[in-house]
Amino acid sequence: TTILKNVFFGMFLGTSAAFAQNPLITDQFTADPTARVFGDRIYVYPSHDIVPTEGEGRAGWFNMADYHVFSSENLTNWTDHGVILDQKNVPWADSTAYSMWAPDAIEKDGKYYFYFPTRRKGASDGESGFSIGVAIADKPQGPFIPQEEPIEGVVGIDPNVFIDNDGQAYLYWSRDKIYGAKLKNNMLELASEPKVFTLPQKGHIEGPFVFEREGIYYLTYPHVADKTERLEYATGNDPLGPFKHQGVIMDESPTGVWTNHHSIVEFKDQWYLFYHDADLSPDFDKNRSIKADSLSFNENGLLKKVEPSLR
Ligand code: FUB
Repeated sequence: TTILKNVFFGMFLGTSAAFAQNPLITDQFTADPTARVFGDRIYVYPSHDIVPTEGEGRAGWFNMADYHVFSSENLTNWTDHGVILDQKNVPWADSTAYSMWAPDAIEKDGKYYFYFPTRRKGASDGESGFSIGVAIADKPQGPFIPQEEPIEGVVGIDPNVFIDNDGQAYLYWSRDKIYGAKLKNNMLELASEPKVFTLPQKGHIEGPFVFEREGIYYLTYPHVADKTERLEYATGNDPLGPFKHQGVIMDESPTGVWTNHHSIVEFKDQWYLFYHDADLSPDFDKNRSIKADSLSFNENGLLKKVEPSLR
């Protein structure tokens, strides 16, 4: 795998390149990994898939009651910091929905902001029943205190927050399409009208993840081009676009898992793609497992395709 290659190169160069043992977490199901570097550790905020039981969740569907956060200094040894937020503690959420879907977390001025989508009390089925909440902590591992209300003016799933070099924060989310808007300095309210990104393709898209490298803004996202999701990206000169579609980061999984959901982060001078598959549950694709592989760029800033490593 590319990560193993790094280890061997690292040995020759006398450096300590880190590598990941995939899947990253093996004692529970995890999905939708957002990886963030805080200090000298990498923190991963995933969804937490569980197996539905009588009266808890819906058979055959996604079931998530809470979130854990995991951290590591080497991508191999992971610390589970335990539950950082439970559906029953979110004032505005339907606490019986088991819909704590793909989250994100970010630091601003010494506070940690955790963004999560879940079903509102009394809401109908479907993505229009989801809002996005924020919970705040003094440390990356929590404890996170949820706000009383979700973010006004946002309906949908898969929140992602990007803070530009000038300190301006942006919120992205999805509801069949990808939306983005500026955030106020308090990180809790929109500061501009949501913009819809028209990416030149047909088929379902979700899970936006935006980052910047050498002046290029990357809007990356899962897209169902055929049967299941593959990871694609577009680039632009501004966090709110316009974005030009550039290609595929990771092909559809050969395992047939319907979703993929990812984040991209630089840690100790190496870029990584975090994503998920269903290595620990090959027969049920709603019990997923997070993974990571190294990622690199061409000289023109375009991304090289990542081959998923096997276990
Ligand atoms: O994990 C539930 C949903 O599946 C996420 O919100 C989507 O991105 C997909 O991974």
